[in-house]
Amino acid sequence: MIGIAVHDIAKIRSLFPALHQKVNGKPLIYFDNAATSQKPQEVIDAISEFYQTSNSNVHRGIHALSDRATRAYEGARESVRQLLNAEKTEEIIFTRGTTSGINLVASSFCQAFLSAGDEILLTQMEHHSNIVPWQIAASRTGAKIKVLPVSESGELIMEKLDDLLSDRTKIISVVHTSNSLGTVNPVKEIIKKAHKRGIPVLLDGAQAVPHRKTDVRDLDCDFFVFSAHKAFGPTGTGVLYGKEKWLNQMPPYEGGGDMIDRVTFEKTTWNVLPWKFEAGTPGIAGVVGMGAAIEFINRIGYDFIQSREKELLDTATDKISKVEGIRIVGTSKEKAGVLAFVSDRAHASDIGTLLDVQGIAIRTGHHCTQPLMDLFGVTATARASFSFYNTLEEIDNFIDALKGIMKLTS
Ligand code: C6P
Repeated sequence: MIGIAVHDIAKIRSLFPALHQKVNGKPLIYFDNAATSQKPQEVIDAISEFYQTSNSNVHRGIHALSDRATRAYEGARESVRQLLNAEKTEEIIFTRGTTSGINLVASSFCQAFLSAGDEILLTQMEHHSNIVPWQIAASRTGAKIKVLPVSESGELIMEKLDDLLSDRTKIISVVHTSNSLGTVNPVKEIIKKAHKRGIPVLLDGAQAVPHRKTDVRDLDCDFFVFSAHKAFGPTGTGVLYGKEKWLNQMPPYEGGGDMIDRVTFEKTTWNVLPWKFEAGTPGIAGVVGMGAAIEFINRIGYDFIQSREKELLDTATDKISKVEGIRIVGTSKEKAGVLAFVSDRAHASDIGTLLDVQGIAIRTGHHCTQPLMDLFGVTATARASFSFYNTLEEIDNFIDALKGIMKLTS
């Protein structure tokens, strides 16, 4: 394992092999971190080493390899518990990612607690992953969806929250940090208000965990979901944290191996938490990779990650606001490393294509937040999203390239 003695960006970048390549003949500038982060070598190595030395199924065999695989898999659960400051490993469910975590809760929680006429509160800035599973649950149960609106600056209109809560509100599901705007939401305030009425809150932490320390006990959220691939881990792995008191009352989401206690054709009983929600052979190597990504984050430290990303975002925001023809979308006071913008001179996808020609990777489109795009009256934005391994020099090159595109299209 590589030790990082100092927060030297060149050293940190040297740990990410994918950052050191040319795209279209130019050095890659990777500003699509909100879609997925690049992976440090040690995460890649952990996965490879698992397959080379410990590959076996978990919880099933009595042989040495199965024991090793099980210990690695369950060890990662303890790493996640510590990362989130959850009370118990029983509260940490491995999933395929944010989407599957929300689907699990929407399906299982709603089966246990929702009936016709009940209400689910979402916000106007949710990712489709935090809208569609609730729509499916609502259509199954006859529940209704209510929506907390967003202001022009891209902040939740908190004054409307009280009016939207009622005795029929059974759950609130809200994004911690918006993938399209970068807005960091006042989730603690929402949770406090919700809990006064006994309403549980799910936080979509997909864009939180890569950027800042998460403490589920301090937040007091009831559910918290994230994807490992946005936080330097492999794709296909993620986490659902749920308070034990809820998870114990919720029925299994999927049936199969590992999630059972005793099966007969007449009746089946369930395994205890967390395995009740982990049917079938899980993504073992991916979970091991996620554990390595958490170790990596711990070594770098969230203080450094957050301050570095703030510097990158502040610099990019300042510089882009001086580029003629560009308008920033999302100007909330509290933001994480997302800079979304549009131009009257060029469509977002043309800007993205012209930047790609220069080796600069951004994302364009609706970012799976079509209701939010409707609010801003656009079909797409261009989005640069930063990670702590990006550099101020990359921002200068990006701004220069953008200026060139604006000149070309004026
Ligand atoms: N956003 C982006 O913005 P999955 O695909 O399950 O790993 O994550 C879904 C998801 C849920 N919530 C938020 C806030 C997200 O940002 C995302 C993923 C990506 O580029 C892909 S749309």
